[in-house]
Amino acid sequence: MKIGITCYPSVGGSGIIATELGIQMARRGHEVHFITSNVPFRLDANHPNIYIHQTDINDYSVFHYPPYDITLASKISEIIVEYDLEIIHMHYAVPHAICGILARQMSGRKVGIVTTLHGTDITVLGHDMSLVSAIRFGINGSDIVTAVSESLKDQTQKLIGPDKDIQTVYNFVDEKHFNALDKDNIKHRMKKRFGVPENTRVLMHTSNFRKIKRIDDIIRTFHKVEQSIDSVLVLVGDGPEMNSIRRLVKKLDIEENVIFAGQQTDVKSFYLMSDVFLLMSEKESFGLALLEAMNCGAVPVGSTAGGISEVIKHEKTGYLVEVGDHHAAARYIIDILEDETLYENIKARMLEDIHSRFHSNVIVEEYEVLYKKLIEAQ
Ligand code: GMT
Repeated sequence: MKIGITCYPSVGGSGIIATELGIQMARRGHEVHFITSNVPFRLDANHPNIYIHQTDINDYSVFHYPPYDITLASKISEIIVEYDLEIIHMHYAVPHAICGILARQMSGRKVGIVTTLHGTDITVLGHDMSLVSAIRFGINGSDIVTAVSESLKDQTQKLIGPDKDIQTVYNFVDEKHFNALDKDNIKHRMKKRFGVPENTRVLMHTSNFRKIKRIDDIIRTFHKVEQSIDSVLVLVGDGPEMNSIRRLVKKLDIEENVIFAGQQTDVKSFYLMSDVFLLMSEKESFGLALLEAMNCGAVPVGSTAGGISEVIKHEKTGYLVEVGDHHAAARYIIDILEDETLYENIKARMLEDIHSRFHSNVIVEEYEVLYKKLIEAQ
């Protein structure tokens, strides 16, 4: 198949999934064209089936805003014609599904459009009445629409009310990269690098530090844990909430035990260093970082928001708490860190469950079947 992929190329789960899916499709023998405003940040694969087409968004002074969507649609239409694309896979309803619809019209070709909804396009933008019609248009005008969790699918139906059926296709983990094979060695090296004693337990979180991630709950959870367990909290990433998080850490007087690691390219080593991974968001369609951390052997504690409760099976493969309930989160963490047998049992079940439900082969295959069906129906 000849497949075009458009996503936001910067750091973020939707870009990671789009990129990894493209790489896996190329490995399966398909021709994959990334059509993006920049080279996707995880695209370091040098594969003969992968082509990268970058759009140059010119900032003409006559325009009030740079015309990202129109320029992108125009570029996609050129690539559809030049390479005879059969499928374009757009990640995000707004603006990318709409760019795809425009591109198809501009090209005059019968290319199929698959759109994947990732979360913020629905759970945040879906509340903005000025965008609802545009999101609905992007969904209804696509041939196949997928959502990364059942929860996101339900919310899209409630908030947007599209005519189109939406299929859930879960995210997957790149297990060649994110795995626990060398956990002990890397853990040892990372602890040494950050001056963390061998027996000290490590809690971790990574995100873009937006308000919806509720990192203050993570700090409050850790504050309770560190009173009974010798532990540190490692925060990887950066974003708008950084200053207020630093203030809270100072106020609670836990500065010595909180490591602000900033943005990191090698997040894997941080997952491997960790015993527990926390994701306590108030909105989260899936939580890709959870999967990555879990496959690196860190037991997850998450909120019940959105798709998190589809990824973590409470008390079987990790723990779930109501949004904001840092008391319960701390209790669960103390319980598992004090009981090595319980911890190891949860970890074993967690690795098995991820392998069966979120393995890249399983999910990439689901997309491949959708693409083939669509091409046959054209
Ligand atoms: O979490 C973010 O803020 C980034 C965002 C993105 O656009 O990459 O992530 C969304 O898509 C990911 C991949 O499908 C999901 O794993 C994240 O849960 C989702 N974020 C939200 O729903 C807030």
